Formats: sequence, structure tokens, C-alpha cells
Amino acid sequence: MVARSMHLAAVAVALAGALTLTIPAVPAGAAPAGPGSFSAVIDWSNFVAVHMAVSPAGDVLMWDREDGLTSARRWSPSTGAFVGTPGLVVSLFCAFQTRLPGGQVLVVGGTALKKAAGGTAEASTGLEQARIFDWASNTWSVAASMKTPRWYPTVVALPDGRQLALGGQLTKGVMANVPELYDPATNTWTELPRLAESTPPGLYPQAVVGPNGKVFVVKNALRQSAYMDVNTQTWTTVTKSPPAPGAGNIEMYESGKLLAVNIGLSGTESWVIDLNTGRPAWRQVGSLQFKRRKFNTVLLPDGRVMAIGGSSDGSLDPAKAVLTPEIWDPITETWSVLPNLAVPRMYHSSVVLLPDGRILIAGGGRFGSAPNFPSAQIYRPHYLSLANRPAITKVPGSIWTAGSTVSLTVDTANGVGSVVLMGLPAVTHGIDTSARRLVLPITSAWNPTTGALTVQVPSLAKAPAGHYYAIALDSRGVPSPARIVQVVGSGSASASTAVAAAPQPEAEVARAVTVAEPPQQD
Ligand SMILES: [Cu+2]
Repeated sequence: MVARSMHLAAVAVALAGALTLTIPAVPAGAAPAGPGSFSAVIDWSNFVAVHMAVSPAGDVLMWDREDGLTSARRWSPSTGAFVGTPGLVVSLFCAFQTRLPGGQVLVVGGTALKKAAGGTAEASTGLEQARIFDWASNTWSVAASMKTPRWYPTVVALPDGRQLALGGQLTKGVMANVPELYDPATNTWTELPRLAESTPPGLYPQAVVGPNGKVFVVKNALRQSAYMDVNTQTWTTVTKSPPAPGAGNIEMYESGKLLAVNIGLSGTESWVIDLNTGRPAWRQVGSLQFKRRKFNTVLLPDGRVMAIGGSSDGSLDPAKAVLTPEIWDPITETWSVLPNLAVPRMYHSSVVLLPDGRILIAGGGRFGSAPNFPSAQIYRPHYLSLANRPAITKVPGSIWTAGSTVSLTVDTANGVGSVVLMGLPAVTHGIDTSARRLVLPITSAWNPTTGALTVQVPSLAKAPAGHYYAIALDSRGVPSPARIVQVVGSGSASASTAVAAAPQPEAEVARAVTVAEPPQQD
């Protein structure tokens, strides 16, 4: 069974005949409103999910704080069961994770084992280590180490598959200042000393690939937002940043359109910027109803954004926990509340969108003597309970070439409103640099008889090489379950593209800057 009914927008396009590009029948974020529901709390027997990444196979890799041991495991959304991941003998606590073009997870940096835990390091000391997890063989391997040890770094997967590491801390108050690039084709790191600045980027700096393929960095300390070009090793200031005592959370809810949550003085402000415009500038939109720090945001297929957990003062005091999630609508640019969480999800909690459209919320704690939350809850958006949910019944293979057109078959009783790609989630500390939602141009309208339609795959600049959820939304804004596809370059753009500018001699590289007030995190 394919298409079950005619759809007005599709009919209109069919009558128009010559049209090659159609406008989605409904704007983004138009899903019918409803509160959704939470599952019961799922006990994970002393496992706190500090880091989570969705696999190209649809399960979730996660790990806890681990003092020299291994806790990394895979969790199945369909059965709820865990399986182990052998071969990891180091701690990856407070590292950063991204995905290589082939889907493997790259984990960079982390926390050196403290004296108090039997190690030799002071608290909050960084590591140079890098590890790669391969889904197909279910094993960890050792990648080349960075030049600079980094605790709380950010890593961004570039359009060609290289990985940019920036920020983080070497030892307490000594901040990393030279970004470096990992090339998975050669397993080498190359420093970019000409991108170093006297004010270092800090802990888990907010950075994302913009629609021009360059890395857009929100520099809180300098109140600047700027593009970093790793090939020419140049910065270009884009605009002034909002006032920001904390890093905030950023979501690319549509190509080049960012929502920054909690970049502001009060703990409630939200801002948007459209990097597609000639002179991008941050614009304040509706504020959160609850003041919250150290929380998660998660992007939904319809362009809405959920803010989940956190505490009103950034502490791990359960009495300060914010249990009420909120959801942001990109059309009204306002937040509304959802039903409460059953338990706090504060610092070191994590949230991902699952392939079937549910939201997995887990972890929190692992900070001094503060309480831990070794459990999960699953949020089910209201639209998953509606009749006639659309389904993508056929895709032309799982590898999609950037810039090409692909034909899909969508089974729907309500027509196709839009087709989107969403970066496979990989999150810790509220940051996911691969999170993005791209609305694909429909080049051949949905055929109500056959269910077929054709969409255009974005360029690598807009959809960096790697794995994505492909999701069709019907005219009501109800999303299908995701098909997981891999976006690849057309052949010329590969991960081994050379760095155009040669690095300076090593002796001239000032890798670190000492700051007056060291960060307080553990
Ligand atoms: Cu941490």
C-alpha cells in the first residue's frame, strides 16, 4: 500500500505541470499542539549517561564517568537492552564526541585521573587522547593524540570529514588556545596557530558549521560571533554576540538558522540568527518561562526545540532542579511548557532524538558529593499517537551524494509537507555540534498514486559528510520514523583535502593562555 488519499498541494502542483520546485505545503513547526507524555523512570542500575551518540544502526552509544575503567555500552531503543563495547581501557569522561564520515564516533580529550581517585593529576586536567568507536565491529581503537591536552573541548565535523578541535583546558585556569585539525584519512593532527587569539575560546565553546561551510563560533568572552576558516586560517567577525555569562545551547533548526537558548544574563533569554542573510545579526525572541542552567536542548523533526532539565542556579542541588520541560516554536518564536519530568536531569545529563521520534533523557550527577541519577525517561511527542503517521517506505540506498536528487516513496494519508535531514545526535554537557535540521527542496512533487517524490540533497557545506536521519513530515507536520542515510561528497571533496596554510614552526606556538578566574567545574 502506498498513497492513501489525494493531497491538495500535490494536486495543485500536478495541475501546474511545468513546476520543478515546489514549496512545502506547510511551514516548519506546524505540527498540531499537544502535551505528549513521559514513560516511567527506567532504572539503569548505577549507570549515569554523561555522553550519548546515536549509531548509524539506530542504537545509542553511551558512557559514564569512569576512573580508569570502561563503562561504554550500546542501548537498544526497541528492546531497552544494553550490550558492552570491548577494547576501551581509558576514561572518556568530559571528552567530546563527533562522527567521522563513515559513521565511526571520534572521542577527543577528557579528564585525567585525579589524585583523589588514585591517579596523579590535579582536578580538571585535560588529556591529549583520541579514540574511535566502530559500530560494525563494535570495538574501540586508538587514534593519534592531539598536540594539546584538552578538558571540555569542542570538536566540529567539517564538511569534508576532517575534525576541528578547539578550546578546552590543559590544567586548572590554563586554557587551550591553538585549534587543531584531525584528518581521518591520514590519522594525523595539524595545529592551526594563526587562529589562536589572546582570549581563548574557553570550555565547550559553541561552534557549528555554517551554510558557507566555515565554522561559526559564538565567542562569549569577546561578545563576538565569527567565522573561522580553517583553510586560510583566518577569522571573520560576523556580528556582536548577545551578553552571555554561560555558554548557552545552540540548535540549527533550519539550514543556517540558529536558536541560542540561555545566552543571556537572567538564564531565560533566547536569541536567533539567520546566517543566510547578507548581514546576520542576533535577534532576541521569547524567553524561557523557567530560569535554567546546565540543561539540554534537543531539536525535533518539525523544527521545534525542547529545553529539558537543568537547575535554576546551575547547581546540582535537587531542590533547585527545573522539572518542567519547555518547547520552542519557530513560527511564534515562543516557549510553552510540557508535562514534568519525574526526576531531576541537571549537570552531566544527556538527551537525544531517537530514530522512531521519541526523546531519550538520561543521566545527571557525577559531580563531587552531589546526587546521581542513574536512570532514563522517554518522552513521546503527542504526534506519535495520531492516526495515519507517514512512513518513508523506499529510499534509493542509504548513501546519498551531496547536491544530487533522490527519489523517495512516502506512504501518507495527508500528503507530504516536507522532507528533512537531521544530523545523527551526539551530545554531552548540552552540546551537539552535529545537530542540524535541513529542509530539502522538493524537485518533483509527491505523487498521490505512487507515493513517489524527488528531493535535492544539500551541498556538503550545508550537510557535512556523515550520517543523518531522513524524515518525511505530512501536511499536518507529523513526522515519519527516520531512515538513516549517509551523505557523501561527489568524489572530489574528501577527508584528505590538504590544509592550505602551512603551520608555523612548533616553537612559535603558544598553546595555552592562563586565565585569571579558572572555571569551577569538576
Ligand atoms: Cu563534565
